[in-house]
Amino acid sequence: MPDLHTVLRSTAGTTREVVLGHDKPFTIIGERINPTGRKLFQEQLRAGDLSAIERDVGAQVAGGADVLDVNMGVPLTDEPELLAKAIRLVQSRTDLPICIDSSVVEALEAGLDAYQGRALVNSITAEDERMELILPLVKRYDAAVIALPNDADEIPMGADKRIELVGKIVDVATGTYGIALEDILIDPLAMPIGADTQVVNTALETILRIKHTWGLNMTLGASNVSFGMPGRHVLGATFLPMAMTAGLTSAIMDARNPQIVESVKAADLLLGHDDWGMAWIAAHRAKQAAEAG
Ligand code: THG
Repeated sequence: MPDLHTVLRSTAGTTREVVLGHDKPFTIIGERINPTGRKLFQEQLRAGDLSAIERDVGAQVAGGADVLDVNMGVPLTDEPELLAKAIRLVQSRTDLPICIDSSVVEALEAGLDAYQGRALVNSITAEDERMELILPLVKRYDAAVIALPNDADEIPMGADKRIELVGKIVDVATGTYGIALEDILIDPLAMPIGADTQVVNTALETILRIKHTWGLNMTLGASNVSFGMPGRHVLGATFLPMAMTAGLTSAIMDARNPQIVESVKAADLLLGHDDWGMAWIAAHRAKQAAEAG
């Protein structure tokens, strides 16, 4: 099976390209520009104060993010307008490509319109209506898309049902909307381990089967796994290399945390995605130099 390469691009300043693939280093998507559960950030955004976004960009770029997820889901705001504004602000601060994260179709469209480059749209589900509304936008703006294998009922708890829904998504996206396989990223669905200690096994089985059946690229919300548990960072730092070994090619994650980011970089080396260990050695020399200076 040839490796599918998902190309994301930012063209606001200097052109920057990120390529996802099973033969490539893992792609770190910074999760932080998201007001969910952050009361103060929500209040600031409602008041038109976007300064926290600038801090979040800086910290995630410094931490090693390759792509930035931008979600502006704040109740009682004009989400399309706010998301477009946030995307313009992020692109004025960094040349990292953006993952446009919203459940509101109008916000996704406003975000795509504001974005300069080749974006990642987050997300569709296997529901006919979501695909009908969002996939034409993905095609028109020449973007890539994240698809969640759940339907109207609820999140499927078994891998068989998830694989069936991935099949449906792939058929509709490629057959009806002419979207290339390399532009479909599947989210195999990462759930909190604190609720049920089998959920990671299910996610890992789903990842393996997606890799072997279609060779698609994948991403997931890595912080979901440790939600509500103590020792969140070590759980994240352990989960990601396991998922990478199964075939996960990117994650929406806490790019500010050195423990989690270093464990991803170590797994890149150990899985043969860091030729000669050059990135690993360079990162450790830079760290030593920073500690000395
Ligand atoms: N799949 C896809 N997209 C996603 C998710 C996913 N987007 C949103 C989310 N899940 C991933 N993004 C975040 C962003 C921030 C946080 C977690 C996930 C976060 N959470 C704190 C926590 O978990 O305790 C709560 C807020 C806080 O206290 O700061 O920060 O699964 N495709």
